[in-house]
Amino acid sequence: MKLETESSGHDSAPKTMVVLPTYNEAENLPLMVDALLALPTALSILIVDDSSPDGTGQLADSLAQAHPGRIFVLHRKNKEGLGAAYRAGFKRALETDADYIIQMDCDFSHQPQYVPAMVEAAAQADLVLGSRYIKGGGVDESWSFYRKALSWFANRIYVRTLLGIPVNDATGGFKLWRRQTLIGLDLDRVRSNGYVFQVEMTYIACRLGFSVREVAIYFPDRERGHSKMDANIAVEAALRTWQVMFRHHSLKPDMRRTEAYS
Ligand SMILES: Nc1nc2c(ncn2[C@@H]2O[C@H](COP(=O)(O)OP(=O)(O)O)[C@@H](O)[C@H]2O)c(=O)[nH]1
Ligand SMILES: [Mg+2]
Repeated sequence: MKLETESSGHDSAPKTMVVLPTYNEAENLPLMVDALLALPTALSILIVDDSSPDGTGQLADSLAQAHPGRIFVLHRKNKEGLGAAYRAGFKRALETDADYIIQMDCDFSHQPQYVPAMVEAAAQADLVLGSRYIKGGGVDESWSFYRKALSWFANRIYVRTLLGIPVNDATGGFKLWRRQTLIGLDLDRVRSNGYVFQVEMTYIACRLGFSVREVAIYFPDRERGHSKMDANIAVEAALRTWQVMFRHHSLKPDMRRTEAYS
């Protein structure tokens, strides 16, 4: 199905689509949609819901009805994790005429207010990352020293050094992909779920020679709803980063995918 998004004003302005995965986000979703639509950046939203038992999917349908041409919904039968939801959502977003595709959580840890700066940065980069660990960025003040130190080490030292990528927030999930980057990296190469999904996507993009810029973000904890990430995944993520490295370290810029997804 070809989705026609509303024009974003000037013909030359890049068209931006936010892909928003949801699982039990009934409290957050209407607030998130309002906040995104109120931004000075014209954008459309694709909600990817995995049959949330709390009715988020039906809520998404009524939001889509209220905002035709700006809000779309992809319903999936089973909860298969964040990576699977994003892979499906990105492919659907690429069926539209979107130039920029943004990924973000629906829990306000990724704050809509940073979207305009990310869109601006995309003029000079193939991939833009919302980054907690560059000057001006940060994480929730309530985090313990230990938790802050662990997250800082994981991103600034461990993943960065192991994979050899010039990125300060490798596990973050607030990103803007240029259309050609998302096609070029070949979503069918991406296998992970959870935090490592974020690492894998960024690593593939770097190996293929796509340029990255980071925009500083403050990352507050979610206020409503619950995290769906499994507990105790930090160690697993750390080990799986090796798997990602072995899987993709031989990628070269001439191995970018060229054709659209079928
Ligand atoms: N469609 C879909 N969305 C998911 C799934 N797991 C998490 N999400 C959504 O992905 C985002 C991040 O998940 P969250 O639980 O906040 O993870 P955390 O930020 O690491 O604690 C939120 O918008 C969730 O609703 C899933 O299996 N399917
Ligand atoms: Mg979250």
